[in-house]
Amino acid sequence: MELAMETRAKGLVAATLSVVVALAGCEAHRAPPAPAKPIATVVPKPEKPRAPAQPEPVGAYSAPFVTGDFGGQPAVDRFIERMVAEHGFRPDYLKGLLSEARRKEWTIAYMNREAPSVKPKPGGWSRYRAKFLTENHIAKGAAFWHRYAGALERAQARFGVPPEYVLGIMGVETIYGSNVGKDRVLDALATLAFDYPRRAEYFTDELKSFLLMTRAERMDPASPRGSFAGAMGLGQFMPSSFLEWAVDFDDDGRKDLWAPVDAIGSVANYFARHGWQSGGAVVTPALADGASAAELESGFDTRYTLAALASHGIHPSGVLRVAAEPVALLRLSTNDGDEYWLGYQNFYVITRYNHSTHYAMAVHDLAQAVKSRYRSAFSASR
Ligand SMILES: [Ca+2]
Repeated sequence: MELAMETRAKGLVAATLSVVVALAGCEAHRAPPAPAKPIATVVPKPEKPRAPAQPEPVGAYSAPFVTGDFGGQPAVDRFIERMVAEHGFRPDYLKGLLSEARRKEWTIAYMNREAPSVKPKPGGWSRYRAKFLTENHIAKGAAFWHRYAGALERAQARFGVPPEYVLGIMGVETIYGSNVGKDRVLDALATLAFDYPRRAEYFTDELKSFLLMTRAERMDPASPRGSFAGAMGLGQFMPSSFLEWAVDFDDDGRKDLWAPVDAIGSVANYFARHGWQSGGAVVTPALADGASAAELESGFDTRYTLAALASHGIHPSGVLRVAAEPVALLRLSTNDGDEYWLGYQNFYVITRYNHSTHYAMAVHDLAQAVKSRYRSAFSASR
């Protein structure tokens, strides 16, 4: 699951800070009254905007060159030069900070591990589902909902995403913050950026985003801990996702992925910005009669009209809530044979968090289980 986080859409780098600083500097750049225009003149080139001053990053790091696990690597030096030129960091600060970073040998070994055989075995969905539809996931989800009901309702009002789907993500990712990861994000990202060539570009960009995040949020970059791949907080956002989609939902002036209320707003915002349809269905079960159903390609990114599915003997088994749009055909291998489902737009939106049919289906099933438990356990408070 965390590995698949790498595939999350990368965000544009938010330029909020630059804008704020630029606005603050307007007074000093107020133009003098324009002189009378001469008849012929050379139009001066507009002054190149100066790079805005940045706040000092947190931590008393300083070194003349990088030492330690990442010393003497040209890629590290190039990264530092880029952060200095493009983002206004002090070179001695970055050299001192990266001298503190530690290579995670286990992570490299794990990433280089031979991929297991991809031949799907029967019952794959049943095994995957069992990992997340546990009593622990369901009971803690209902309790979390009870505790943060106000924020979850606010998120639904603002972003159109129901509480159970925010909880489905947080439950699958971290059991609502119980398991947010133990690796220093600095170590995880430096290791994968500089010692894992296959994904160097991606993780170098994430390391950049992480340094921008910690500078903007006044955090010491050596402090935050997350997954072995650098995913952070209750919703396991990568740093680029933080820059693009995190929100300050408890209004304390900081965006903090480890603060439950900010994490709630950030996950809901992520869904909303990826096209979540408020009030829309996620999946509906289907029945398949005849052998030709098995010939159709399935998965979250397939698209079929109901007529095309019907010609292969596949029919919605319940009342369709959305009839007019093409749907994804989902085939899940259970211990009792294949199950068929039809996925709507909102199912696809869940896969924007993690590009996997099993992942999105687990989020959906956990969402429904938590909702049902919440209603039965806390109905007195409703
Ligand atoms: Ca906040």
